[in-house]
Amino acid sequence: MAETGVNEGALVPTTTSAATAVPDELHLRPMEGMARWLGRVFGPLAFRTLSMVEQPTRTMSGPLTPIDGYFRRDRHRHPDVDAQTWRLRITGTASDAALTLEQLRALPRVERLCVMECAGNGNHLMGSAGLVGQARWAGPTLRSVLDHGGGCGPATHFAFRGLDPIPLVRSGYHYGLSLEELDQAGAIVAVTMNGEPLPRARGFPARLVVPGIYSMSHVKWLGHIEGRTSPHMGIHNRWVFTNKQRQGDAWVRVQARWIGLKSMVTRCQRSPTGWTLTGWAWGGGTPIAAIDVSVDGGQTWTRAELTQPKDYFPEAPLGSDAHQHAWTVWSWQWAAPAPGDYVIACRARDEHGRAQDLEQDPNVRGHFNQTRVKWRRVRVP
Ligand SMILES: Nc1nc2c(c(=O)[nH]1)N[C@H]1C(S)=C(S)[C@@H](COP(=O)(O)O)O[C@H]1N2
Ligand SMILES: [Mo]
Repeated sequence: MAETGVNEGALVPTTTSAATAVPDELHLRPMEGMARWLGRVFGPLAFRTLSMVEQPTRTMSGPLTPIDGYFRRDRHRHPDVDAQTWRLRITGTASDAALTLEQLRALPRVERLCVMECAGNGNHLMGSAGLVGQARWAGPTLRSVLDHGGGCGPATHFAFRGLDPIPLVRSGYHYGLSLEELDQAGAIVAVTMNGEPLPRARGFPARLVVPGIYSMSHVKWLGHIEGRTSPHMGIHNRWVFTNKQRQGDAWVRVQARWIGLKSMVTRCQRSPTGWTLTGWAWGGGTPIAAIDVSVDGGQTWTRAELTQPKDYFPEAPLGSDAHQHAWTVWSWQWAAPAPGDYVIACRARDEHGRAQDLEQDPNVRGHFNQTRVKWRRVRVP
């Protein structure tokens, strides 16, 4: 896969200063999917018609994604919720309840720094990979909200319903998870994002945050928590966010769920000695132990430097239960490569010795949970 060659597209040095001719940052071109054909201008426009807005590159290097620049994936119409009349209804639990925003805000809050990733992020259709962000969310635990209705009672599963009207369907967006999954994830009902009240586009006044599980479950404009004694099998669970998986001779439908071990190169910025590659690694539920980087299409790999979530905020470290599903930031120095085209990628390894897949699992078909190593092409001037 490695390629070098004449750099026809390079900027011609100007007479005033050769240094200004070298860009400060190189574009990481996807090598598959729509993004490859549509390019940097039409790709984002096409995504927008589907109500997908990816994170801009300038926000993609550190531990936190700012509110302005956080990716978005939903329907075009965002409900305008009146904080005074809004209620969070709880049904199907020990007893029905309806919390006001004031009551919800008065409950003890916990914090979660976690990756939020669309299950279709970086898939083979889109090719691009900006439907992912990481923020500090705070709010009461789902358990403490449920306790307001006297505890779970008979409920073993929950459907979470948003207040955004979906055209043709009368109900809002909805997604279901089991109590076991919600407990394992440490789900919260978030009322703040990066220390601010939830912005409207993020689900004001409250959204479910389920660390470690793909973000179709992070229901915005939360209006109703419905306890059930069997799994909620609405259209998003049953159909929309599913893959086919081979089991013996049969292909069975499986729901997108826990984010698998993955990583990505997010930026390639100029440094005094060449270029600095940065990126993130996350998923798999186990801390990231190492990142290997290749700039020659996979012929050679070398280790990157890591910054772990526990070290992000040295003045006020997060509790370990607050960053279990956060991404690890990595960086790698690329010493003065010769001009040309390069095929680059990173590969994550976790503390259990597992490595991110290089190839697509032949026993899985579909657009979700695409975790394999994704190559990017970069042109060095
Ligand atoms: N109410 C509601 N919640 C929703 C959605 C939606 O359309 N409506 N989209 C889901 C999907 S598919 C994703 S990827 C995330 C995106 O969250 P964001 O727009 O805050 O980035 O929200 C989830 N929660
Ligand atoms: Mo999504």
